Amino acid sequence: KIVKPIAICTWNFMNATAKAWEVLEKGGSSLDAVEQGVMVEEADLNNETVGNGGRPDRDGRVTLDACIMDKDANCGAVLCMENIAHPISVARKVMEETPHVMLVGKGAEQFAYEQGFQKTNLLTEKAKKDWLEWKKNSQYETIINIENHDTIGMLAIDKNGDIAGACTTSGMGYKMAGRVGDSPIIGAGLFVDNEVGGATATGVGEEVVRTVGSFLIVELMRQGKSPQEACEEGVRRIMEKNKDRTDFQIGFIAINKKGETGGYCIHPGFSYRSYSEEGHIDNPSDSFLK
Ligand code: SD4
Repeated sequence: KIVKPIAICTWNFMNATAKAWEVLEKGGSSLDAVEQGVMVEEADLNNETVGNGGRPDRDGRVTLDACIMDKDANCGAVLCMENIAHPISVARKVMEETPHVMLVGKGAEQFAYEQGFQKTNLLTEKAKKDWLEWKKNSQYETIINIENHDTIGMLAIDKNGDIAGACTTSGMGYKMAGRVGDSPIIGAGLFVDNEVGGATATGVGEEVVRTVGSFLIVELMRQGKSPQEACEEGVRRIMEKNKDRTDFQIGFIAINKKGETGGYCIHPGFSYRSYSEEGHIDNPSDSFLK
């Protein structure tokens, strides 16, 4: 059986998919590929919605959310964790080194130190300046497509045909203290079933949680829908619950066991990156609203 490895991620994160591809091409596991792939964005200080350099909450604290899931449905997550630059790696440690799935806040941070992670100040001067500027008006509003939505969700298939996924974010900029979105919630921001495929989300997390978006998409693929059709149905479900509201963005991406991919969003402007033998491709995603 010839298996074709592939990695895909939300938005146009070239460097992250290139890193994942490097792992897959060498015969590495999909789990290593997604972890190392999203770590590129966690480390990128210019990405203001993931990891180090992420926007703080409205009190000026950078709190990170991440989760990871492997081919055997093992999963791990950290929620609202401060001071650690690579939450995805802590999520993986939760999966591999503890009997639990989620660790939150101080508990997650403490566990990270025990595992050898270093304390890091995640609030950059630029993010601090922007936050102080924002505080003058303290307007919390969802901004469509622009930087407020750059969560990275990544899915990969390795040479063995096994699927894994990862999702990591600093959440909505200037969120309430303690707020957690969809990104670290297994089934909402990310879901993988190695028999069927995987899905992951970006955008206003509250809406993804309400419909258990990524789980829904994987289950729709199990019932025979293509990744594209399943993502479209995922967005439609959200729009059915929001008949009077269009001021927010959601983007879903999905992959099935054959390596077929799909993506769909509410507003134009979303795309996803894929990297396979066919090359490094930016796939503009069709949208529910035109
Ligand atoms: C959240 N889904 O915390 C994330 C936000 C996001 O790019 O996608 N930001 O709700």
